[in-house]
Amino acid sequence: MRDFATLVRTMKHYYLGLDCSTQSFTAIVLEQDGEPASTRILVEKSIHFDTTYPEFGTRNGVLPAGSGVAHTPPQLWVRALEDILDALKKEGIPLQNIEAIGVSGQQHGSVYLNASAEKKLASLDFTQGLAEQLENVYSRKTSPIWMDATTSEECREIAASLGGDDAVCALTGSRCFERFTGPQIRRFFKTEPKNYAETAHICLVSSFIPSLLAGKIISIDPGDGAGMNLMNISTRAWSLEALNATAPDLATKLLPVQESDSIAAGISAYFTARFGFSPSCKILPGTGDNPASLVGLGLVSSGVIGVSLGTSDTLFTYMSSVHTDPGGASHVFGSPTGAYMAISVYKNGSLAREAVRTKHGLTWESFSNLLGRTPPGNQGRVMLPYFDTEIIPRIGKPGVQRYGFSDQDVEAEVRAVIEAQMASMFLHSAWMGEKPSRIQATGGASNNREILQIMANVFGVPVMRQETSNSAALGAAIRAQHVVVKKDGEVSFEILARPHLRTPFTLNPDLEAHHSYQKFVLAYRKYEEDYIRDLG
Ligand code: ADP
Ligand code: XUL
Repeated sequence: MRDFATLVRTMKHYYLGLDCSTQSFTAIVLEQDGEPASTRILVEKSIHFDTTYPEFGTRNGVLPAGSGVAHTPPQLWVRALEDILDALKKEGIPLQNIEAIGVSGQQHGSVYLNASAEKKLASLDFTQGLAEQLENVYSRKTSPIWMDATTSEECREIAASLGGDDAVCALTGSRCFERFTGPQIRRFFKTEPKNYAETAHICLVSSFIPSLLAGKIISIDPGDGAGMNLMNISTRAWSLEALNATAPDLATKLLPVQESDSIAAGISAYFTARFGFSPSCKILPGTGDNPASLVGLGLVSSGVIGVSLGTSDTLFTYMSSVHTDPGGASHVFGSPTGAYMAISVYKNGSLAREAVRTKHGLTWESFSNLLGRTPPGNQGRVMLPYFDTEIIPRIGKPGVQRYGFSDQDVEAEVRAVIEAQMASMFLHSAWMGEKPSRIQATGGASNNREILQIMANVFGVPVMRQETSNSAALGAAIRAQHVVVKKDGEVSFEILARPHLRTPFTLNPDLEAHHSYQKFVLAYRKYEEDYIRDLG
């Protein structure tokens, strides 16, 4: 007769990963058949915000506004959560067997809840929709998100009070950045003091969704907490000094930071009654989409770089201990595995590529075909792709620069935007350490092989794409799996990520192209430096 442990190992187990990103909400359900390494993606589903919820009026997931303002109504995310669970239920996914739920969220975005929220979350009526019951729990109707660039003054004030840029970086892992939640909270306190005073809890997107699922406020983890300029990066706990430099009584509006690889709560009665989850289903603290992608891509030791080509472009790598960017442009975040990650973030990612595509009336296919018509280095034609303000390098005003071509030259423009993005990532990630052995690409634009080939040629290393381009949702699901299976003995994140690293393709660098890109990136750096100097 088989013993109980063997029996458990041969059963099927299910885990849910959710990613609330800038433009869409994605769910991935993992099915484990026997041993933890025998896992597959059972279902993968996304809801696109603009097209599904036109009544919210978002464009690319953000409310239209001028002058660097980027907000999203949190009720949009609530609607997407209930609709995606409904869709899974209707499809016959065994929600009653989901053992744990992990969440990933676009980083830095914050949700402001009033004193009624906690009671409301705990007493939801399962016969009614979620969003309709939460109309009145907010002390701020819209959430500033990572694309908001309105807090330069608050960044300066916080940095001055903490002893300058380098001191903030050493304390929190990053200098003060406009999109980071601390400066955003300070601006809210300064511009809407009454609403700030009425705020009982501040959540990140990644802690808001688990709070809905748990029916109570859930803590922030060190992966996303590091994106606030409020957490001591070494101790992975709130820094009182940083809280005090940001806004009064801030400590009372935040729960203590909770490590990601843990259980935060059980699922609330609302979700068991309405969607059929088991009362034993566990909710983990959420994490940021980039830390979640780190896990989804299996980057749990050094030597490999992840590049996410989503709404933002990000480049990241695992770090065993804190080592901050001497130039101050990049960040150190907590990794959900308990270690750290280094990351460079670009605002002009997919939306810049889309701006070129749309302007010239191209499909992604014709965009890719055009890339094949120009040589590496674009015959010296260079673009600085500041369609929006930029994070790396810090550019406060949009303004695309073209050198050696006009904005009507479609062939030059298509190659120039991609080469600019890749050259900038290459140059600004040099501080992270030696050349990686490979790059793992993810995000919407990683479906585009021609773009990835330029990445391989610029970096001079192979670029791999795994089966899903939703590595953040996958990472969230793997985190849920890890929290459950580690009870039966240590199982590494690496083992859990491995089944999903099967790749539809690997693109090797063309050595001749790589050679010409070595000169190109130096030329690009000069254009960038000159432009920044001229801006003053
Ligand atoms: P996020 O998670 O930030 O919401 P995604 O990772 O889902 O974003 O990526 C969405 C983006 O992917 C879209 O804005 C689109 O520009 C881009 N995209 C999708 N398919 C392609 C393609 N074949 N080539 C280039 N870009 C693409
Ligand atoms: C990370 C960042 C973006 C968002 C949205 O610092 O601002 O990557 O997480 O994806």
